[in-house]
Amino acid sequence: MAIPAWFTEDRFGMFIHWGLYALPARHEWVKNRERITDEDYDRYFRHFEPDLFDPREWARSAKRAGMKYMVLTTKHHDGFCLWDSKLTDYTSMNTPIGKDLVAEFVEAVRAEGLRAGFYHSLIDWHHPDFVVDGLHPRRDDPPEEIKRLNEGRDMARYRAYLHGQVEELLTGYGTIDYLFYDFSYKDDDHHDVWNGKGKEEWGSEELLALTRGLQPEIIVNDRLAIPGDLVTPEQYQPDRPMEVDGQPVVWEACQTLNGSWGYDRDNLNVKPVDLLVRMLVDGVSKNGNMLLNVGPTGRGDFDATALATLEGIGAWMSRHQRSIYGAGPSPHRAPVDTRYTQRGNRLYLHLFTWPFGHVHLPDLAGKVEYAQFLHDASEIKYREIDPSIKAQNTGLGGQPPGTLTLSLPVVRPDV
Ligand code: FHN
Repeated sequence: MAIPAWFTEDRFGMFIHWGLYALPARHEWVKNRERITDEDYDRYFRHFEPDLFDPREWARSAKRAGMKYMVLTTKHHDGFCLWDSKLTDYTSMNTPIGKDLVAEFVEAVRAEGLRAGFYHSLIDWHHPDFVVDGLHPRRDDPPEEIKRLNEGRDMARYRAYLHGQVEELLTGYGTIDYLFYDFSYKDDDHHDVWNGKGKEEWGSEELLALTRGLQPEIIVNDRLAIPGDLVTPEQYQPDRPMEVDGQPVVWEACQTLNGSWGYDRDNLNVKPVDLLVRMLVDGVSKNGNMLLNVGPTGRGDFDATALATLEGIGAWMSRHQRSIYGAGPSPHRAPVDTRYTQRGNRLYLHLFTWPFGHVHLPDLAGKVEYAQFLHDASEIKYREIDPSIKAQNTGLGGQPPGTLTLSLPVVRPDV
């Protein structure tokens, strides 16, 4: 299936990981990493009351940052459901907030003119039929205990639950643009080494058919252990345009602000705006999207660090979005420490390091009729050069034919 054009036009989306794990505020795998028992973890279920939840404000923040689509965790690995599922009581309806959070999210995202996507975990550590495996919070229990736990567990029943909940999500909330399943990374019969389950256990072929049958235009990712519509590198930037079997593929790198998908109150590894912008540019230069994650707090808002980061990205995007939206790789070879993104007959040169005075673009020699050096030191971290390959021939101070050397301020302005 050809991926709908909006995806490579929009280029930049917001991932949102939110759920009970926002209360301990130490990572979405906190139940697993800290071996929290079900009864201890249940405290978060009993006290989940995000009084500052305002999905319209989430969507406004995303829009101001230049993001065009949003993907919310409907259920993460802990099994907690953010919508009014009729297949379980383990939902936001039965917590103090008592709301269908997915419904409010979708309504708000659409109201801000953005596209709505869902993340949905195949893994479910809460469901009584989900077989304890190598990733389960109880994985370190003695083998006899794991055997006892798995007695009577029936993955066929879990599979029916999984498919039934996907049907709820794809029939109850209007048009959904993107479904990010999570996770089995490998398309094989040998079961993903991490969670010991593969396409058979998930019923992936049937689940994909169900997904497309209910939402014919939906984009589906590649984590059902069978091919999807795109490839989703996890927290890394590919070093070249991605291919599968020698054929170029659409891809989207999902990235965190600070190393944690769920809210991490310590925010130990916050990425600077400059780096995140360069990751976005780098991706587009290789025909990729970026899905940048925010983990709302246990009260439902974005913390100050996330807001400041989004504002910084938005400041850059407000001036350079035309080098991102609808742009992609250029056939021209970019000089070292730079990236080209190209949109139609406009080429954008992104300087990742500040050259000492000049940048030489031999690959463009004789091809550029007009180059415009856009800068506003007060607002952006680095520069965008916007040499239009086909435009009114105004030149750059009488460049001799056959070369293009951009003369830049010798020292990068204070950033
Ligand atoms: O285990 C999850 C993780 O918590 C997070 O949801 C990421 C997002 O791509 N996916 C899995 C790890 O790859």
